[in-house]
Amino acid sequence: MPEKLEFPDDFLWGAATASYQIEGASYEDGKGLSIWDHFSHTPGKIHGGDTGDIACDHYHRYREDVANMKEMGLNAYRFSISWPRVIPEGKGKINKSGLDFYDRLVDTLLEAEIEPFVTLYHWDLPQNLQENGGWANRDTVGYFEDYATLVAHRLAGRVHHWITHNEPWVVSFLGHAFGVHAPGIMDFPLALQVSHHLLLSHAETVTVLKDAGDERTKVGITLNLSPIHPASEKKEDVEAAKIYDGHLNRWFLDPIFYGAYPPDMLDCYGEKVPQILPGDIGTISKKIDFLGVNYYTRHIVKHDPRQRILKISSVVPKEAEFTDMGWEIYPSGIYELLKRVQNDYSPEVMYITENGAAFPDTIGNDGKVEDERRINYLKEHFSFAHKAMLEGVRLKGYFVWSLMDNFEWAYGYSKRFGLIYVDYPTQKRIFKKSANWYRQVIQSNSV
Ligand code: IFM
Repeated sequence: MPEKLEFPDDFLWGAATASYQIEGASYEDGKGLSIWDHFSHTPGKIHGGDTGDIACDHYHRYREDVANMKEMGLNAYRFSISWPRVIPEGKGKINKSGLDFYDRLVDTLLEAEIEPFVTLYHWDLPQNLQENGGWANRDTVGYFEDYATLVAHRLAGRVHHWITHNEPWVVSFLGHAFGVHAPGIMDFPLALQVSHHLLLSHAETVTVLKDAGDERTKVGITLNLSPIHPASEKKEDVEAAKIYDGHLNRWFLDPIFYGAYPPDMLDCYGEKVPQILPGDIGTISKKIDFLGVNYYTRHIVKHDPRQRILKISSVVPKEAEFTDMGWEIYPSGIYELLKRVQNDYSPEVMYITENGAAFPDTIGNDGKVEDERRINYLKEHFSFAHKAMLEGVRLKGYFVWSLMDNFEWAYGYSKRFGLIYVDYPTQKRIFKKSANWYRQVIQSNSV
């Protein structure tokens, strides 16, 4: 690769977070409970018994956090709104203080000339709705539309980029099939039903957001996508890779872009296929302005007849480097993925809405956090994304996960993804070496 890779002038460099992972103030100013408040307080669910009660205390420290973003030179910031903070029971009564918080946050970002990218759903469903079936209940689709309408009108004219859902695969399967995320259910057919309702709510909300906005309003969805490689060239492993690709990637991409669930997956799921009402599929394929891609690693799979349903199992490569999450570092995967999505689905625009790595960062005696491995990780991923752009991929921006260390779901605070180190006992923020490096990338618009 050449020495210096220049990015287009209008390329957006950002960082991302999510409400439950950073806000804290879980019981303040009229906020209702979310499924993550409930789940994290259930013994045995989260590493070390951690909860998001305080998290990064961003609810109180957002001004300092936006000042840090400005110092880093970010062009854009992706954050999510906590549904129960603005509608405590998920439907009905509105919490004015909650809306005021997002008002202040957006205004502070705009004053700092940072473009807000707002995600409506990054997993903190109001607990009250869960008690009525949550995403498995089709009524939740309508409540989500009402919530979107409220927020969209409130922030209209100031927020131009909306993301309906973050990673519906994770919500569906980690939350409802494997039970490791809230609401902690283990029921594969129910997870499929949830996936359908999430997609439906996404599409209904596209209309809501477009209607509330103006010609600048852009709406998209964020999917967690990965290249899937077979463990060998054996026919059954190649077939296993195709099935896992269908499960993780095509189950979401196909209905959004082609207006159909993948036929091989309908066959594979058989009687577990969710209830799909007439007209649903047409709704789901409503045109979007951009696709958000979250990329962390690839998956290698092999045929495994002992496994139920998908009949596959994962293979860990021998000669590889891994992050603290145990995820293989595979930078060329971002190139492969972007090219594939562009070729097969041709979204108008794509953003990398998340990419980053957890490493066991520590503060040195000099007070510094020297996270060289994160710099290498990001440098390589930026470079491969650049290569994809040179070959015609319409990538318009890149959000590093994450702005700062935060609550990493079932792993609690044991994993650090941030560009900024958070010393949780004092809530002190420390720029890691990667944050200073990222500032230079943004300033020079090159890697
Ligand atoms: O922290 C999460 C984020 O909430 C969603 N995408 C993956 C990240 C790292 O696991």
